[in-house]
Amino acid sequence: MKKALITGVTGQDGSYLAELLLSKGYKVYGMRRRTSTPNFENVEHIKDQIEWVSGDLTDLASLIEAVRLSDPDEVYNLAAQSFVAASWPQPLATGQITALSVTNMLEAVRLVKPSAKFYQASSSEMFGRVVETPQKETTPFYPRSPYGVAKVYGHWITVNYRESYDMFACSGILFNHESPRRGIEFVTRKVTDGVARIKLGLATELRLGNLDAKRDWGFAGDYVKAMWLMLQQDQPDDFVISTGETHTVEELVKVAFEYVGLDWKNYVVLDEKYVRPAEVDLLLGDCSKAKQVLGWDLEVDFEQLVHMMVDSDMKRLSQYKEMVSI
Ligand code: NAP
Ligand code: F7E
Repeated sequence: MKKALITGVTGQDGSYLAELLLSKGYKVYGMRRRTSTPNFENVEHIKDQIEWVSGDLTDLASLIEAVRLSDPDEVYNLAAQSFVAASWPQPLATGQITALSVTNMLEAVRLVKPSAKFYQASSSEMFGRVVETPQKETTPFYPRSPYGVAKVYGHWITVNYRESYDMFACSGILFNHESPRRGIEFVTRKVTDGVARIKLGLATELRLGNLDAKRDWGFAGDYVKAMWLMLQQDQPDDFVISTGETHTVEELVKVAFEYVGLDWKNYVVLDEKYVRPAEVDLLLGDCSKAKQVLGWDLEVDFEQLVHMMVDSDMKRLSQYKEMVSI
């Protein structure tokens, strides 16, 4: 039985990856940090199948202990301060968690189980103010937020450990991926939750920032398969994972509102509060290397993704509405 250690298992990607690995017969160790109110929402349905280890990315001793306890064949480093907008008001915490802590995790693996295969969650935010389109593995980075800068550090330190210590360390440069488990403040989920609230009479408007930004949005369930495939190769390498399609935030809004029979123009209010100090205007990934080398492909397209998320929020909020009206 293969053993995997996942950091960030309570997050969106961690929950889908844990499901995937459990379905493949892995023993899954999930690392979680102590919080005053435990949050198992994304993993409630598989909570009892996960071996829980406690650890915080900023605490090397706890990571060494997590690797020692789990003795993993594969380590997936998904934990991070992942919300770009929060990285301006919290640049130092973002740097500690999203940048430097990647070295903590790599050190823990190097010291305790150097033969373990290592996956680092890199991001298309590293391309930032893009210098070429579409973006691929060789496109130079130009990050536009403290988060993007932190991810560039995490990316290069992973490459450096591969080259310095001959570790099997891979970096997946993943473009935006979403799901019904996406955090509520990210734009896709904010929109699908907002649409459901308006449709059900629980809200009258949806306040958003820049509607012109373009993103390459895929489904998280498809993207975790690529993470796993990267660690099944003979050689470690870095891969772009994307859909190869880009859409504006306005298109996302339109698709979501139209799905429930509403015209978005009657409900969306532009609010400066959500406009960022520096924006990433356009992301569009070229994942031909992943398709060719990993044999990876998508199953869910943009419209299906938005509809899936609206359906899920409609169901959740209808149940809530029923409950409060009893
Ligand atoms: P997410 O839902 O925000 O999950 C982040 C996870 O990290 C949570 O489980 C969180 O735990 C944990 N975490 C945060 N700080 C920690 C710390 N100090 N110690 C231990 N755990 C900590 O993120 P996601 O969307 O699943 O993304 C997974 C990874 O991929 C992240 O590294 C993200 O930056 C990267 N990424 C995401 C995308 C995307 O579009 N989703 C694209 C490219 C890269 P709590 O539950 O305790 O908060
Ligand atoms: O913003 C615009 C916003 O917060 C997308 C993370 O997973 O993907 C994610 O980062 C776009 C931006 O994601 C609102 O300005 C407009 O242009 O959903 P987001 P993100 O910043 O692209 C990358 C790949 C990661 O690695 C990150 O971890 O939408 N936008 N109005 C808005 N965004 C938000 N959140 N809220 C708004 O009201």
